[in-house]
Amino acid sequence: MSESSPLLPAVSSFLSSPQQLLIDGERVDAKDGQTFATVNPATEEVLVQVAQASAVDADRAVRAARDAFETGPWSRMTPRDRSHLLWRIGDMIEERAEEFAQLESLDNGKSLASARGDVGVAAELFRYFAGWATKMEGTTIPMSVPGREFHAYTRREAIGVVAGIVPWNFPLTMACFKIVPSITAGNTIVLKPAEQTPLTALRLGELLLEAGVPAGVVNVLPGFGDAGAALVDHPGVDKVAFTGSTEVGKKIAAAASGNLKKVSLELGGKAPNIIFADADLDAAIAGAALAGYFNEGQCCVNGSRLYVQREVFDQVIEGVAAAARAITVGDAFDPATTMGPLVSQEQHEKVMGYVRGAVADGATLAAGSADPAADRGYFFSPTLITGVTEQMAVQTDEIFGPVVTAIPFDTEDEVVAAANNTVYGLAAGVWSRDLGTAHRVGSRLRAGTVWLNTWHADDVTLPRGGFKQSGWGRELGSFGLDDYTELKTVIAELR
Ligand code: TXE
Repeated sequence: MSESSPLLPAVSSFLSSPQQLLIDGERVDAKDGQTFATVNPATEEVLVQVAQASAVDADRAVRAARDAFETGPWSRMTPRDRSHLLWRIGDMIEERAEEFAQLESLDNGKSLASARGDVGVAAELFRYFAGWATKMEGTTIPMSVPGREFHAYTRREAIGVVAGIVPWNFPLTMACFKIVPSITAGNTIVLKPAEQTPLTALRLGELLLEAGVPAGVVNVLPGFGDAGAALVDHPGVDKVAFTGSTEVGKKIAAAASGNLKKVSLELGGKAPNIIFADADLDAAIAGAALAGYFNEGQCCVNGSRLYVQREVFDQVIEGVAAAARAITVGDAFDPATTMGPLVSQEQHEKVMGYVRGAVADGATLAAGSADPAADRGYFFSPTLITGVTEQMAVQTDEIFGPVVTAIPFDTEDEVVAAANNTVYGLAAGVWSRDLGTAHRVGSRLRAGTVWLNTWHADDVTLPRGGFKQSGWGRELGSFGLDDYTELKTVIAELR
């Protein structure tokens, strides 16, 4: 094993004291004093105890956010000042990049290299939206009323208090996905990080205060699903922005109907990755491995269903299996590691259960294993499964682990039908040297993001979200900002 990166003093000091809720600019204990342990998935050891928010704390945080929205300086700040502040926060995150990366790796398990990439995205999100703060423009619209004159225009205004509820697979970037467009548009927010990975959101909350974001504008509420549900039920919340499972997304959509909150949902996926025989096979094989195994496969847009044209099926399977075997599974802090552990024991058991089920149903493991990859820690080898049918659970369900299933196909119509035969519609991909095939098949796939001859290529400028049961709304880009605003129409009669 190569030598591990040493822990930064700032990280050790962060972990040496219990972590509290962040409400109205103050670090506070949960009202009932409850805490929970956050665990290092590589060692199964407790990292630190974290205050566990209840519905009472959710109410405190929503009131603080409401007060900051109604009476605080935030909504009256000029767009230019807000823009400068957002840019400065991007710089501050970058200056503390290694601290954030180490905390993220410890809490989530992902390799340090991967966590550094996530921190870069977080910094870039602040800079990208800093530009939008001064460009929330409306339009003037002609009106036709005979004999009378009008001036009509639209304004983009903040919605109010946002509840951001996020998962554990990209803890810092997911927190930023909700916080940054919220505050760019002048909203205030209560963020509930996932119970598995609360640390970087708490550190980010502190940094925002250091940067000068006023108290109450961003509140961080670590806790479990009950704290999330309390936010969704709260009449003082105007919008819920959720990323997580389709199952919880449906509960949120139903619960939010109480006061008809705005809701945006980024939910599960089961992305088809289609390789035609005329593709650049070296690129397609490397792309299929990246699509399946990036972020330990714990990624809503990962290419978990591989469809390969029959004449190149064996060659592609051999290539992807070799790429899977070349991945080094290990501790995040070991520089040789290219895949860390899964996030939790629950996720580890879920992933193993799917692979064992497929083997019991007669499928074959072309790479990987149905057993844990180590005695300690939630490690799991990247796995490639052949001999599956469209009906097997491993083929229909979102597994959220490093597991790819592969099925051969003959014709374009057949593969498009198979690819679209899912309740999900988050992402899809096509590999072909024929531009007509690539674009035509891409347009037939029912998914919010389609990659042609690439996978996981992304930017904060691009909207993302799901067709079908993969969600409501789009995040990032200008479309993403619209989702955090109300559109007001103003009509003036010129007398
Ligand atoms: O997600 P949950 P989990 C999928 C993936 C994974 C499965 C379960 O398949 O294996 O979901 O993961 C909060 N009201 N995805 O259990 O439960 C919860 O505390 C309000 C796909 O982690 O959806 C956490 O903060 N909030 C996904 C967040 O919701 C509630 C990423 C997500 O938790 C709540 C993660 C409730 N009733 C998992 N119940 C993606 N699309 O990227 C829970 N929460």
